Amino acid sequence: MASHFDIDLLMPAPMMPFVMERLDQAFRVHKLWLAADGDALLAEVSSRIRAIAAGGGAAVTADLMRRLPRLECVAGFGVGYDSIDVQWAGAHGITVTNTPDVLTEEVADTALALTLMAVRRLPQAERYLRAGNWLERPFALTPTLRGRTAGILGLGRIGKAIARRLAACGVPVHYHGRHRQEDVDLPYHATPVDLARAVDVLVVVTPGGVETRGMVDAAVLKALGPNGVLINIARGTVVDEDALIAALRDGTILGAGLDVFAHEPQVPQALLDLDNAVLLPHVGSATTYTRQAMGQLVVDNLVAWAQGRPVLTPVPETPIKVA
Ligand code: 8YV
Repeated sequence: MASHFDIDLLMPAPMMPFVMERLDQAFRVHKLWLAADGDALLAEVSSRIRAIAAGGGAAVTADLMRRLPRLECVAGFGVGYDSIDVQWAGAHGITVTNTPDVLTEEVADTALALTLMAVRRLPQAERYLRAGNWLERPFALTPTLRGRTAGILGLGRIGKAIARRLAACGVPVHYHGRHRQEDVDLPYHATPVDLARAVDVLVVVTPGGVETRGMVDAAVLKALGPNGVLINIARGTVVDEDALIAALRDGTILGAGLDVFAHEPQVPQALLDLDNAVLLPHVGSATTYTRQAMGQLVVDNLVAWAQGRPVLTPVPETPIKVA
């Protein structure tokens, strides 16, 4: 492990124990959530903070960064960085890093599992067995993945890994993204509605944030149709949750598999009450193996920056700064 840097680092929310341990060895870490008065702690250390380690979905807002005049580097835990104001950071010369690649296959595994769970009603089948109902009669026949076509909304690294898995299951894959990708040999649709109309499994893999807020709305769900299944492993904000609840209730779509929600960890009672929704507590990347790789990447980014080397995984919106 790198020796101690003469650098003050702000940690707004708890991170994995080994990440905290390594950062504690390398930096002077100020743990905001432990302070009885967070504002007082910030006031005391704000002029010295040069880096932030942002875990647990901690919001790194323009307001927070404005208070830290020496801030140079924000290292986020997670591939998604919608909780970090990267536009503001970029405009002020602050480097932001995320944790791509190391979680791609894990999240794609979860997406495939959730797709099978939702289509084949596997959680419902398990609940049926545990309730002793099998003794009475077999579980009812379910819909199938056979004969389906899937649409990937947001064909980035994770979207492509999901597409490979679906292809292996014999499911044709279409996609929509901001641009057609010339090197991708899959049918492209210019809008989310067009994609939804062409498929009967729609997998949401877009980044969160303002650009994708409410992208899957009532019109997209209507286009997906009564045999359609919506899978969301991206961000809850991409889907209009009220429209989804209505569509699941009235049969506009067949079912949904959701790993993410608009106001986590709150899940609307209306969704909990629906039998045609499979719900997971944001576990897409949540294995020990993958979370360790993500945590190590946070540490490696911060140490690289502190040693004056380029960070490993900067987000495209911000410059590569060295200490
Ligand atoms: C984590 C995620 O749950 O990488 C992401 O964007 O959503 C997940 O891997 C999250 O980062 C934990 O805070």
